[in-house]
Order: sequence, then C-alpha cells, then structure tokens
Amino acid sequence: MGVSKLDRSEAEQRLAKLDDWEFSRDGDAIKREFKFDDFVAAWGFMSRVAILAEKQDHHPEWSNVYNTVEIELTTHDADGLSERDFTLAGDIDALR
Ligand code: HBI
Repeated sequence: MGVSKLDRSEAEQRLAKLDDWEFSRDGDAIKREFKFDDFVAAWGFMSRVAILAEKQDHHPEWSNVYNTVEIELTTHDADGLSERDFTLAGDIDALR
C-alpha cells in the first residue's frame, strides 16, 4: 500500500509530539541527534532501532561517531514525510 506524503501543517502537528526532532531537507525529512555514555551504548541503541525498523519495514538514514548517533527519517516512496516517519520516530523516542 502506498504511503501518502504529509503536507507541512500535518507534519508540524506530528513533529510537536516528538522529543527533540527537527525538520531537515527543506521539510522532507526529520532528524535528531542522540548522545550516549560510550560507543557500546550507542551501538546497543542502534541495534534496538534496527529491530524496530525491520518490524515497521521503515528504515532510517543514520550515522554513528563514537557515542553519537544521528538519525534522519524520510519516506522514499512518498518523496517526503509520511505517517511512517513519525511512528518510527515516536517509537525511537520511547527507547530513551
Ligand atoms: N524506508 N525510510 C524508508 N522509506 C521507504 O520508502 C521504505 C523504507 N523501507 C522499506 C520500504 N520503503 C519498502 O516498503 C519498499 O522498499 C518496498
């Protein structure tokens, strides 16, 4: 089933419910930075996010440098933000 792109106001409403995420890519994505005590803690977090992503069939674009993980979410099939991005972001916030 296709995923429809949210318009700016729909995305803003959903962004307001998340923790510390911000728009990126001119509003076509959302991103957040996470800091951990050390690399192993960061890696453990990434492992848990990977399981969420696989379950939701929705995958992050992310980077890790030592204890820092940056996650950016967008829906390739919608060329922008969809419900899937905000669902996954909310579930990632719940891991913290
Ligand atoms: N992840 N972020 C993101 N965006 C997608 O469009 C997407 C995905 N993971 C899997 C997926 N789409 C599949 O539905 C398609 O590759 C078929």
